[in-house]
This record gives sequence, structure tokens and C-alpha cells, in this order.
Amino acid sequence: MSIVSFERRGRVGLILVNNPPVNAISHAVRAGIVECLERASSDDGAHVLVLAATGRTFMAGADITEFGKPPKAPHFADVIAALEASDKPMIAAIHGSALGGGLELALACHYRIARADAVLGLPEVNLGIIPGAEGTQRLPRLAGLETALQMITSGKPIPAAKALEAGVLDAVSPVDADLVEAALAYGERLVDEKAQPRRISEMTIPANDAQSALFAEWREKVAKSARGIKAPLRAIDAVEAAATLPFAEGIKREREIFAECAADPQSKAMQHAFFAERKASRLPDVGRDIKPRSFAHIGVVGGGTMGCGIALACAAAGLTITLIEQSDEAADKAKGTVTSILDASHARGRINDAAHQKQKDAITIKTDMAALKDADLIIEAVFENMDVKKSVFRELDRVAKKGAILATNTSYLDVDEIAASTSRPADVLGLHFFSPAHIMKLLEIVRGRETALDVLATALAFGKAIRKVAVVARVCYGFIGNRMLEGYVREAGLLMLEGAKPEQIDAAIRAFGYPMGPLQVLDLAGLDIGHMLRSQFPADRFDPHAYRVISRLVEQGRKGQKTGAGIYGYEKGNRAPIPDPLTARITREEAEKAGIKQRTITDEEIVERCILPLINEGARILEEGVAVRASDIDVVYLYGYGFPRWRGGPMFYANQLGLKHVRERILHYQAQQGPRWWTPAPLIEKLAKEGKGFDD
Ligand code: 3H9
Repeated sequence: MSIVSFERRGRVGLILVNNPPVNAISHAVRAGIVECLERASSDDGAHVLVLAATGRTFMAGADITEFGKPPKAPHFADVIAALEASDKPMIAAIHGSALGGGLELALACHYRIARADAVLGLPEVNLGIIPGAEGTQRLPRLAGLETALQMITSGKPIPAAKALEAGVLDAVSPVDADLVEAALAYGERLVDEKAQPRRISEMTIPANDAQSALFAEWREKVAKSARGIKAPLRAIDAVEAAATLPFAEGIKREREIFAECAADPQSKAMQHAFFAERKASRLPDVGRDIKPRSFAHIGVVGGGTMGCGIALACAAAGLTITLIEQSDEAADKAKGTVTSILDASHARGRINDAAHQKQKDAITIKTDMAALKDADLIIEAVFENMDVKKSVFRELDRVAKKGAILATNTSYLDVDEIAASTSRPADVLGLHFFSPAHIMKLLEIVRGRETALDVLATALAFGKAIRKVAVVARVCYGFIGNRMLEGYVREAGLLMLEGAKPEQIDAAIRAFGYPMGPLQVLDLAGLDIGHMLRSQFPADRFDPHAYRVISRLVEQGRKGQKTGAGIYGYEKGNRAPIPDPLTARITREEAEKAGIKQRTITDEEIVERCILPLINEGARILEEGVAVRASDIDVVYLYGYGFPRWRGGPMFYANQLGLKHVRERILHYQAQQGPRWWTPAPLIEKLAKEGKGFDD
């Protein structure tokens, strides 16, 4: 089948795009549409035209792999002009998702019909750009400024029903009906009604005194939510052009802003993130021929915050869950946790009545491990202690059916050692969720020495089913994410001792783009967690000074937000950190004891001291094969640790800085701090010498 085809059906002409997997609008698609339009216009029997696509979705946007390459005619603007100029009414027929350039082509058509389960959106801001095929000019004309601003600045697609209500769609067809047939029938109706082309570019947005206030309000709102990403604010400029300029000038303005955004390093970083996320689920030795095992019935051992979060994530994906707690009391508590989270999300309208009930019913809580005898995949989420974990696995080995997969949610411990406590190490692996597990997107899959390939394939399929972004790591202390985190947290602790105030450290890291600074995160997670964990490892693996202040705070019962005080103080019921004189005093005392002279520290040093260790450890992780590729490390940091998406992840950021520069800065801090933590990884030495980056 050709990429774009034309045929006549009754009195309607059908232009069909067929460019799997997502009908991305490549050069061939653009050329094909223009050519088919010419054929359609000269077909006297076709009075109305339908533009539809085959496969799983309508067009999902411009072909992102063509970005940055020399543009080839016909350009997007040519296709759009040709569609809109058609003197035969054009109908776009949408199933799956009409995204970005896909929706923009649909807006160039004169009428739009969609299947009830379709979504429509302009997600360009997620790639650091704005819609560049006239979407910022047509959408507000059709749907009004508010809807357009909401869709374009958030990048979030809207469902068909909402699009119909907003006037973006003219008709919706039932989910079980054939969309193309529905669109052809709609076309026949338009022929009967002698309908004329309805061009959005000819519509006007009524002038309104409140408009400038509306844009000011959106700018203020988006400046907060965009967290350093420029595109959403630039998108407002483009929508404002739609409201204030004639169409022809508006599209010129859109094109200028699009070009500025596309040339910005932010958009390169965000496109990297898009492809990195998709690449992460591919393993060189797990091909499509390796079939995943079943994972319909999930067992979860442990009903704490983590276990309940995992159960909820599974319930949301339609799986059946048996959760095990140790006592009736603990089981009641777990039930309370699960119920209150589901009730809250129901009350907020995130799930409807049916889903609320279904998800509640999906989770059964038991106190006897024997209840896991039919489970396909069992995830242990008990206390982070090797002996405790091993005893759970010995028990699981006894009760689990043959072929069941046994997973540990450990965040640091040796998965091979845990696997060795069972008689079936090939069925064991790590599934490291991030708290709260029903919300955080990242899933680290930890591949043990003996983990079978179909067990890995199952873990990847499971990750996709529960809508996580999964990254595979090999076994080592802390895997990818937490192993790298150690240097980041260590430096934050040392910077405090050396004279940087906690609020300065956190503010510098927020200015770099993280939503929270390292010390705020420690207070949120609980200072006692790391403290307890470090006590399980030989002391000489950690810096002797970095955790002095934290240890003293923990000893005084200041464990973070949960105890009302940690590094910062907190007012009751308020999570805003307040600089605390006690922490300042303890810090001074500990600095003195450690013989560290306090000094003024710049924000630039704070950022380098915290971020360079991430890169350096990332390089070691890559070199050791703990991560398959540099972009997997970026995915871990983007989805699990709040690294700013517009910087692409630590390894992409390092490439942008240049590894030669990275090496020089590490050596600069080596001179200041000594070689223990500040020696460039051999891979950085090598690549810097060769003038290469991590992705080479
Ligand atoms: C744009 O339109 C700019 C215009 O305003 C103006 C231009 C002048 N291009 O996500 P999946 C690949 S910007 C190229 O796993 P799903 C993807 O890499 C664009 N390739 O499937 C993957 O490849 P592989 C605005 C693309 O079912 C495969 O397709 N549009 C594109 O989970 C399957 O993808 C967007 O930002 C693309 N546009 O989700 C939409 N899209 O198999 C981006 C996907 O080799 N796309 N691929 O790994 C999506 O959000 C999701 O892909 C979608 C399907 C929801 C459509």
C-alpha cells in the first residue's frame, strides 16, 4: 500500500495516509497528500473529500526525526494551504490521536469528525517548540482563546467529547463504528446539504477589552508551571498574535517564534528526552521473539507506602492484586491507605465511579503468604534490610507457583544475593519503584546475573502496562539512580559544612531547574532513611564528613517533614521550609570538629559540585555496563529524580558542556577537594581526549 492513496467512494473522495507506526508527517506523507489532493480535485465525481489515516492512529505530528535536517518541499505550509484552499469541502477523520502537525492538518480541513475515544492535542511544548504549522493561529479562531491557551501551553491532549464541546470537532462517531465509513456518510450528508468549504483562516477573533488581562494572567500562570521551559511562554506570544494580527501576519509571527524555539538548545534536549524514553525499553538481547510470561495476577509483599503505591499502580492498569501484610492490624492499615488514596482521586475527579470501585475491588489484602500461590509476578516491598528480604524470598520460593516471577523493590541491596536465597534465581529480578509508586513514572528494572530473558521481557511489558518508563540496570550498589545520587547528596552535605546555607544550596539547584533542592528532598523523604541505610554498609564507603550534620539532626529526632523539623524547620500543616538556627549551629560545630574552614560559596560552585558527580558516576555506570546506554541514565534522572527535562538529563547535559570541559572542572575540584571523589572516570578521560561525547 502506498504511503498516501486516493480513491472515490460514492460521491466522496478518500485520501488515506498509511505511514506506520504513528503516521508521522514525513516528507513522503506531505508529498503524497499534495499529490492526492490534485487527483481528488480533478475527479468530478468526488464532491467532498475525507482525509483519514490507517493503523492505530491518525497523524501523530511532524516526523521528529526530520527536525534539524534541511527542509524539503512540499513544506508543511504548502500542504496546509492546499488542504484549506480546496474548493471541495474537506473532512478530517480522526482516530487514536491527532497531535501536533496532525491536528494542524485537521484544522486546515473544513470539517472534523473523530471517533469517541480519540484525543486531540498540540504537544509541541513537550519538545521545546511551539506548533509551527499554523495551529496557534487556527485553534484560537475555532475554539476560543482560553481553550487554545490551555491546550497549547500545557501540551495536554483533550478527549473527543471535550473537543466537540469546544467546537474543535463537528461530529463524533461511536467507538465501535468504522470511522472511515462514518466520515464517508458525513461526507454524503455534506454533499446533500451542498455544504461549502469553511476556512478557519477566514474566521476572526472578536476584539475584547479583557484580552490583554487574559494574556497577562496566562503569562503569570505559565511562568510558574513551565519551570524554566521557554516554549509555553513563547506559545502565548503566538496565540496573542492570533488575537491581534490578521491571519497572514499571525502565521508569520508563529513561524518566527517556532524557528527561535527550534534553534534553542532546550528543544534539542527535549527531543533527546522523547527518543531516550522510547529507546530505554529496548534491550539488545531481548528481541521481539522473546515472549513475556503472564502478569495478570500480581502479588505484593508489604503494605507500607511503597507496597500500597505499587498495588495502586497495578490496579489502575486493570491487574488483579493480592497484597500481603504480617498482621490483621497491619492489613487494616494498608487497606486504609489504599482506600484513602483511591477516595481522594475519585473526589478530585481523576477516576470515575466505575474505576473507583473496580480498582478497590482489584486489591485483596491477606495475612498469609500462601495466598500468593497463584500469583504470576510477586513484588516484595518490605523493610530495606538484607536478612529481612532473604527470609521473604525463601518463603516466596516455597509458596509461589512454578514460573512465577519474584521481584524485589530494593533500592540498594544486592539482587543476586537475594536471588541466591531461592531455588530459582533465573526467575528473580529487581523492580525498583519510586515513591509514591502510583504516581512516579520511573521503574528501574534490575537484571540479576541469572535473570532469564523472558523474565526481563515480562518486566518490560509489565512496566509498559502500568504506564511506567522502564530502564534496565545491572546489579550494583544503588543501581543507576541511587548510585549516582550519592555524590549529589554528599556534596550538598559538604557544601553546608564549608559554609553554604541550606537555603542557598537548594535555591541554586532550583535555579538550575530541579523542582526541589537536595536538602529539601532529604527532609521530604526522611533524614533517617539514608542514615539507617548507611549503617548497613561499611563506614569507609562514605565520606567521613558529609553526613555529620544529618546524623546529629536524626539523633535529636529531627527526621524531616514527618517530625516537623529536619534540616529546616516547618510550621504545623505547612511544607514550606524555614531556615533553622539549630541546623546552622550544628553545622558550625561539625565544621569546626572536622577542621573545615567556612567560606563564601558561589551558586555556580554549588551547581558544579552537585551535578559533576552525577556525570562522573554516570560515566562509570556506563563503562561498567550497568546501564546499556547513556540516554538510559538520562531517562532515570528525568523521570525519577527531577532533573530538568529541558537540559535533557545529566549525560546529555555533559555532552552539551563538552566532556573536555567536564574533565577540566572535575580536575579543578580535585585540586580543592582531593582525589577521592574528584577523579575523572576513565571513560570521561578517553572521550575528552578523543573529542567525543557519551552518545558517540
Ligand atoms: C510537530 O508536529 C511540529 C509541528 O507543529 C510543526 C512542524 C513544522 N515523529 O510513543 P510510541 C515513533 S512536533 C517520528 O512508542 P505509543 C516513536 O519514536 C510533533 N517518530 O507509541 C516510536 O518509534 P520506535 C508533535 C515518532 O503508542 C514509535 O513511533 N507530536 C513520532 O505509546 C511509536 O511511538 C508529538 O509530539 C513523531 N512525531 O504513543 C507526538 N511519534 O518504535 C509524539 C512517535 O522506533 N508522539 N514516533 O521507538 C507521541 O506522543 C506518541 O508516540 C503517540 C503514540 C501518543 C502518538
